[in-house]
Amino acid sequence: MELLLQNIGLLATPTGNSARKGAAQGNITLIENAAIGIEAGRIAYVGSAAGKELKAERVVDCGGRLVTPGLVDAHTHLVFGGWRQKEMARKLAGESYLDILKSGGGILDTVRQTRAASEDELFEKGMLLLDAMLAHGTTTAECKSGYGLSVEGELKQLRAARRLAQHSAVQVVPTFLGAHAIPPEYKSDRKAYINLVCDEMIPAVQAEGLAQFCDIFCESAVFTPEESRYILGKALEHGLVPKAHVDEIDPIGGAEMAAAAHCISAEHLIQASDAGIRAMAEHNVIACLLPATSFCLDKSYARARAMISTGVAVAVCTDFNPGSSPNLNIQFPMYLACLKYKLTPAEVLTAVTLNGAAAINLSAEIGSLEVGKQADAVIWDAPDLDYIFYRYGSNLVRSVIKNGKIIF
Ligand code: IZC
Ligand code: ZN
Repeated sequence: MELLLQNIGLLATPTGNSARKGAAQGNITLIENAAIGIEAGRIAYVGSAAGKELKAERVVDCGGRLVTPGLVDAHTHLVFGGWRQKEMARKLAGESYLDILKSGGGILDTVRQTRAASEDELFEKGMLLLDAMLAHGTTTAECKSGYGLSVEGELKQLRAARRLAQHSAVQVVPTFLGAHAIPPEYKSDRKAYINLVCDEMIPAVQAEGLAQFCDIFCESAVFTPEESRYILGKALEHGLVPKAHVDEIDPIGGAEMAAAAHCISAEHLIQASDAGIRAMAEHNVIACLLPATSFCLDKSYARARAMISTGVAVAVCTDFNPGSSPNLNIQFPMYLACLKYKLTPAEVLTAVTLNGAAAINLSAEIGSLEVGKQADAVIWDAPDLDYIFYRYGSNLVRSVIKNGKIIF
């Protein structure tokens, strides 16, 4: 074997090649005194080390620590120009997220700053952000466009994302989000912008192979459920798998729309209705929940327990973006998922590994520590799983392995 991780005090992992829902979400494998053998970037052995004679060219002594799969952040907006720290004062003075957007700020402020940045600048900034994510345990990150809102602007962001996928140690999975807001030049003709997304952007993204997924911001004052359904239908016709930001701020039937539109995942869901949650369970839509956004907007939290008991697979992600979630450390939403959603540490571990992987169609490759899967793992400065949901506020990652290589 090329690499052996030995003296693992506790190995914790979900198992399987697809999202875990219901009781199975909390049903993980725990192995004390474990070892992981790695060959050609893949896991060749995983199990107890007791009584085993395991040999390898390189051996890493994990010092009795916790080892988990590499963390999968299945919802980020990580390619953008500038920041939005100036919104803080407006928020404190009582303006809401949608008030700021309606006044031409928020997403539209980041659109101005992203349009002004070159592809090289976006790439270089993205590399630094991905390095910071990696240091916090993220080995795979989804990455949305949505700050260009023009054909060239969206393609520039997605080309930067493609370069990030080629150069970063973090595996980057791009998503097209041209329907993130109506840009100012289309303010009085939203239909024309929707046509631009459907007739020009989606075919151009498909022609260059720049994204596997198409997302949309279905929200009051942004895109209606009907518009969302229409755009996602066009995306599906062009081979892009639908995803949707829904029911974040107002309950407008977004979860129901996501189920009807064949979304692989629906995001946010803070205000999702009972019927919407049931529809998601019936249509196997994964819930990508974003508790750090609830925290940042000082809003209520999605009903994650109801989703699990209804049979919806739950993933937890950062939503890293310059407005409503400027934190890229996935350990923070992991902690909030325990504290605010009342998920168990085992359920959250599945949420940030296998279920996150399933939300970006990668659960057969990553998301668990099992023979044959890509060797992505985190060695934690922690003796057990409970500890990482208790010592919040510090980075508890000791080392990160991606594709069988020690990269942090
Ligand atoms: O830049 O505000 N919710 N889109 C939908 C975002 C948050 C990102 C942003
Ligand atoms: Zn988002």
